[in-house]
Amino acid sequence: MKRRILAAAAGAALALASLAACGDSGSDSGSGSGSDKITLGFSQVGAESGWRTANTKSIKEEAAAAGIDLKFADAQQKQENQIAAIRSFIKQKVDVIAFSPVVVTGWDAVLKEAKAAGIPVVLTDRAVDSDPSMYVTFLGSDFVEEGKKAGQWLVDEYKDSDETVNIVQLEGTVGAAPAIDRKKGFAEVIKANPNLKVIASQSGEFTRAKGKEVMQALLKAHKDIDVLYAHNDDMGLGAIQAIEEAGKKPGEDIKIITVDAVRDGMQALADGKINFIVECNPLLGGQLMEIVKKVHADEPVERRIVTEETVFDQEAAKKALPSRQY
Ligand code: GYE
Repeated sequence: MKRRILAAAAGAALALASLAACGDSGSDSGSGSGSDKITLGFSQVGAESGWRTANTKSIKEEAAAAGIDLKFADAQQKQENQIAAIRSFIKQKVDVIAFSPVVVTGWDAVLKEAKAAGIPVVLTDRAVDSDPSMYVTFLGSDFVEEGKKAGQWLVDEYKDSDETVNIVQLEGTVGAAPAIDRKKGFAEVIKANPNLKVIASQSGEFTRAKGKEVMQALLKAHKDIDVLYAHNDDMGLGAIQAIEEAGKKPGEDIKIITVDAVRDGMQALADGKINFIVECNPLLGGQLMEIVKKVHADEPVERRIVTEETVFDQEAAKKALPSRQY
């Protein structure tokens, strides 16, 4: 398809002379080559969280706005479904493939197949451990940095205390980049205070239901939990239910830090049930479509595009809530 773009550019004069043959009548954006609609195959992780719902909506809306023909597949958090979807995109000869890899490992074979078929691949949201030459770019957050921000809040919160602080951690999906990196960044920073102790750490699979279930078990096993660090809002929100059902006050008896800053998380933060949220921006659709257009036009793109993000405490959440988009 790249060839088609070049041909379209080279033959611009010809195209003017024979509008009827290749006129791109549907588009009035004047965005360039006047080539056919770009076809993008996108394999999404699933629908596990509020973050994911917002991410999917952003991708669908921005594809429509950019006039890109989107083939969207939901993998229900299963790598084999993603691999099957990517293979089917290759078969359909889409112009560009993008995906948010559920886990980090195990992508070499299918990435090679895409490369052999001459279809460029763009990673969004989550990273893989394959050779970077197998994909064009990776658009998404710096998850280690997010973990560090979570840890830094805790270090500051307990800087004047010399008591032991018992922390439990709800990790994201096992083997997923945000689970690995949010744990890593957090651990690195809390080392600064030896009183900060992670006494239990388990996966809650990034879902509310699992977050609640695991927290119920943790509350039974440990009577003295001071802090919960959850790798996303949804698991934190599930855990809040478990904490309340156990007769404790979330945000007071147990301090809570989460990541994402989706609306429900921000509401719980404003209500005092969460203490601190590290933002992870799901609105990647616009940037993704820009990248897809450039890649298709054979223009250079940066190899790594990091999303800009902030953090929220309870006061900041109250201010941000009315205009929160997701
Ligand atoms: O934080 C979580 C989701 O990969 C950044 O996946 C994403 C994470 C997000 O399920 O809520």
